[in-house]
Amino acid sequence: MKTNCKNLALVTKKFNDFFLVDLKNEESSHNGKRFLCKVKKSISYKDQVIYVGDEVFIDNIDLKNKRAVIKSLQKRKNLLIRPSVANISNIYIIFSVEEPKLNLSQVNRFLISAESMGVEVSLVLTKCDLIPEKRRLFLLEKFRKWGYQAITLNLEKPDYFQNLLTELKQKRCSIFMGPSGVGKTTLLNTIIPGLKNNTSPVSNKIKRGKNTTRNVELFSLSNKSYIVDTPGFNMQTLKVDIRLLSNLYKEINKQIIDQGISCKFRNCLHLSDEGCNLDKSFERYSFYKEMIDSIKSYYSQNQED
Ligand SMILES: Nc1nc2c(ncn2[C@@H]2O[C@H](COP(=O)(O)OP(=O)(O)OP(=O)(O)O)[C@@H](O)[C@H]2O)c(=O)[nH]1
Ligand SMILES: [Mg+2]
Ligand SMILES: [Zn+2]
Repeated sequence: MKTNCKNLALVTKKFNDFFLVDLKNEESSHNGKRFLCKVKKSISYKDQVIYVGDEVFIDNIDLKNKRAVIKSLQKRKNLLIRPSVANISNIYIIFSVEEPKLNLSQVNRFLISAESMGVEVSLVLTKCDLIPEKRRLFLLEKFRKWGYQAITLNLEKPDYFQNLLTELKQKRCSIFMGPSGVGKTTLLNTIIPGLKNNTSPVSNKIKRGKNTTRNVELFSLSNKSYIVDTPGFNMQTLKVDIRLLSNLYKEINKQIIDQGISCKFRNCLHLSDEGCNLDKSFERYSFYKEMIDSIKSYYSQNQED
């Protein structure tokens, strides 16, 4: 198919059969302009589903009504499945230290799921104004042992956001993921001037989020740097190959790659396997075992279906 390579655009939002795209055409005066598009009929939906984060070529541009047609889809670098977002470079796992309470098993599941994407993963802890400094330092130390240098934030200290903003501006496309009510959208509103996306207080009794953000949406920090806000959710069973699971734990990788420990069998699950030499005295080992059990039972149940 002949495409006009001048009209490269980025999909920022998707609803039903429509897509919002931003033109990424550097030499054009229309660069950054936003168009509502439908997909050209000849692109079959079956083999070419288009997601937020995809780069597409657009045509039939109607500047007055801000409409265009998506002609073709560029090859994507990666695709996150839940939520569906293409071409991400960084995942920021966002959790609040309180309201809702920090659930370590959930933090672990989000981190491991993110690691399975093979992109850089960072951990952000919000609402640090709700805990004493001692607790904040305790959490930083905990996650350092998990292999993560957590970024701690506090709405009462806006200057804390500056370092994160500088970091995000160096990344191509970052995604914010985490449970509902932890402050993902608040964070986005704080770092993008003029943005006033809806946020809402957590419920009074159980301090649970209200699922305020309903759509995956991509926002631009600059013309080279984007952030995707996502609806909050809780992570259930991971669909990761159990033989690959241990590679996603930094504590296990550190022992195997940096310290050169080796188990008798190459595909050792580091449970009670014969000849296992892994030092299991790290905090997340119990989560690792739990995760192996839940993946095993997920697959055995689904085989019986
Ligand atoms: N005390 C305190 N509250 C915060 C902080 N950051 C966010 N909040 C509050 O947390 C509530 C939930 O924030 P949202 O930004 O809507 O949370 P979200 O993660 O986007 O939630 P979903 O869209 O439902 O996934 C809001 O009332 C915010 O004002 C913080 O640093 N400290
Ligand atoms: Mg939100
Ligand atoms: Zn082992």
